[in-house]
Amino acid sequence: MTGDLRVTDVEVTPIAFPDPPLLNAAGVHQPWALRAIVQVRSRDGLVGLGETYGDAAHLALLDRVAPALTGLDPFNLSDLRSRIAAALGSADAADRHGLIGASSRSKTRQRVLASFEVACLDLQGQVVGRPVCDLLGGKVRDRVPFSAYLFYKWAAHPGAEPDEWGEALDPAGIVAQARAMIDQYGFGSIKLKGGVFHPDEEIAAIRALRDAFPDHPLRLDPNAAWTVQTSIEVSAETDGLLEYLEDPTATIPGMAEVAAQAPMPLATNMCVVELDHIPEAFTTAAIGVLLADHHYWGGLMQSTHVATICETWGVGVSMHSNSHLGISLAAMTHLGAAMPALTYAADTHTPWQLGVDVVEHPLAFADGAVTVPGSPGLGVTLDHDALSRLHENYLKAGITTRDDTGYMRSIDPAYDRRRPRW
Ligand code: GKR
Ligand code: MG
Repeated sequence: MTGDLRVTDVEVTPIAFPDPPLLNAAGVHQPWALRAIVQVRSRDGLVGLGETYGDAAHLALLDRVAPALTGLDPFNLSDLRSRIAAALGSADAADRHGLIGASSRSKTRQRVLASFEVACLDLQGQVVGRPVCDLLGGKVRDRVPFSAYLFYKWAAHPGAEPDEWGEALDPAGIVAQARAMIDQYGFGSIKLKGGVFHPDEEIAAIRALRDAFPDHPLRLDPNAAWTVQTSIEVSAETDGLLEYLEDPTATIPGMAEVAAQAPMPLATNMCVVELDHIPEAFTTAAIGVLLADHHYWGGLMQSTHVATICETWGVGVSMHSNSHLGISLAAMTHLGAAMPALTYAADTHTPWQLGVDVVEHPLAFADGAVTVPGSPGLGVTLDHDALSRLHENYLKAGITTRDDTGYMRSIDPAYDRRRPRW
């Protein structure tokens, strides 16, 4: 044990790293993905790490909160929550890309809280010499399974060299992408990001994946690009092919209508994104699987509570991911280790980050899973040179807010962001 743990300062560093042209229902990923790295320093020289969104509006809130954390005892997460509430007042920050559901003031608070909670847990773990999963109740598994996360994509951003994953715009391209990703990472489940092409084409891709990978559970996620009627039809056509269908349509009532007829469970990271959504969604049986994401569910601790609520209601738990680096991967791994209710392999964007990272020795995938680190805290160490490089990227990227639709329109001015589209 160490002496004075109180927080002396908090540093928030926005970063940008290359992102391939991944297509989704909102448009296409920009050449740079944004994140922010949080360092919470304690008086006795320890540093706790966090990783969160890097959009300008979120950064402004982090900067507002950071000075208010001086003097915080990192073991007192209730005080962390109060300090954040006081510093934020009525401030809000909407998520503009809209792929993780509606924004609200309470969701904004949970996102800000999570940014610092992970860093406090990292500090706590270092102080007591235990991995973060032990602070979350202890691990129930040694290895956390992740899923291959396939995207339709172009070979390259306009004017740039092709990336290592190549083009995938049809079933053959998707199968080739799956094969390359599974060869490299050993994933045992496959998720396809849909909502890009007509549902018939995406169903064809799912059939092609089933033929190529007969034993891999499959998922399809069109980010609410479909009407209720289209969702019901697609669910019937994919009967027996999908372990779950993720966010086929928007809103809890819409999902409930689809769920009443769909042969497979519906999953979401869009219509149930804060505690207030749970009563309606669970009592109307709108979803069968919740994709937890500590980045907007108030952090790791609260995510374990949400998983317990899911378990109580017989709702399965999976895990959502946006573009992320190794601090988030470590946090997700500790969370996945400590959630008995995790019934599905978690999402991860790691393969899309092309080996770039902000930690010295990123946690590695073997046979589609990450072994839970046993070292104190999160078990990852910041690579300060990489942080400087990635911060330089941020300064030169010219992007301060994720905008898949705006970027798509800069390439195809006729692009129409409609939801539902089909
Ligand atoms: O990165 O394009 C993307 C994804 O669509 C992401 O933003 C979503 O939030 O992965 C997410 C999802 O499962 O909906
Ligand atoms: Mg999703």
